[in-house]
Amino acid sequence: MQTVLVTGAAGGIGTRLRKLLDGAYPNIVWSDIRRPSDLAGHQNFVQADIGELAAVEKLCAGVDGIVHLGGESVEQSWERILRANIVGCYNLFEAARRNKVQRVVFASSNHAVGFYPRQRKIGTGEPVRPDSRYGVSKAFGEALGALYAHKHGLRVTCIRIGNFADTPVDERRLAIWIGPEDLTQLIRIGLDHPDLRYEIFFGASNNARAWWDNEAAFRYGYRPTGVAENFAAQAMTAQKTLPPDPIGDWYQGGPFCSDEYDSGFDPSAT
Ligand code: 15L
Repeated sequence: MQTVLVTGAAGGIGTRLRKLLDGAYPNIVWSDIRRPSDLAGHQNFVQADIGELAAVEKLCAGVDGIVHLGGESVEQSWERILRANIVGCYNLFEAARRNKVQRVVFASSNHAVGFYPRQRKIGTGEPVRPDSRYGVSKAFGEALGALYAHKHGLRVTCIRIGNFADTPVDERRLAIWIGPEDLTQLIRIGLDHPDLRYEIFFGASNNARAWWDNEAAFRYGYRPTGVAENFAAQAMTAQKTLPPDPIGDWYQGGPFCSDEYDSGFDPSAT
């Protein structure tokens, strides 16, 4: 990898990556719809709207690998999800193909499978169960990645990011937390591993309470260093301050599941 493009450079993950990935590749192009306020002087930034195919095509010229963090990062109206996460994601993969980019690491989310109950342990081979329009857009991105990998030979890694933070902040996050260094490790596997063609990984640290089997990531050498249980006492204290959420507390996706929920089904039957 000579030149790596990172979209979503002004977001929460992008902001941390600008420090953690700095110097890892000879040339890193940072992009976002808005300029980050804390951009370092030596960092190469290109402002672009991923909703515009021509702009994304220009952005991908001369690029070897892409880390696609751009788009909406939580639930939003259909119009916003459509433009940033559906059209924007298509533009990204199509521009990558046209520019002969070798690899894409796609920031998927745990919300692609949020409607699995917490009592069920899942691997990345289970069918998607999105918990929101946002989750659907992440499942779409994973499917699009598979198309471009198998049809056009792009090497694609989808990381279903749990909760990216310095520490897990509540009970649910003890199961799905990923520390910044561990996410950086997964991204680098996606950019560098020679055997990779198309894979889905769970973006989780070493979490004893995990609902996920991350065997695929371990096969590629992922060795998480963050240990969620080290923060269990503070996370469980914080949990006590949260209001009860019978639907959200049953499912892996938490409040993304209970938001707008009007199903007549008994959640404990699923
Ligand atoms: C996500 O996908 C979001 O990007 C993040 O803001 C958190 O809400 C996280 O999921 C989570 O599930 O905690």
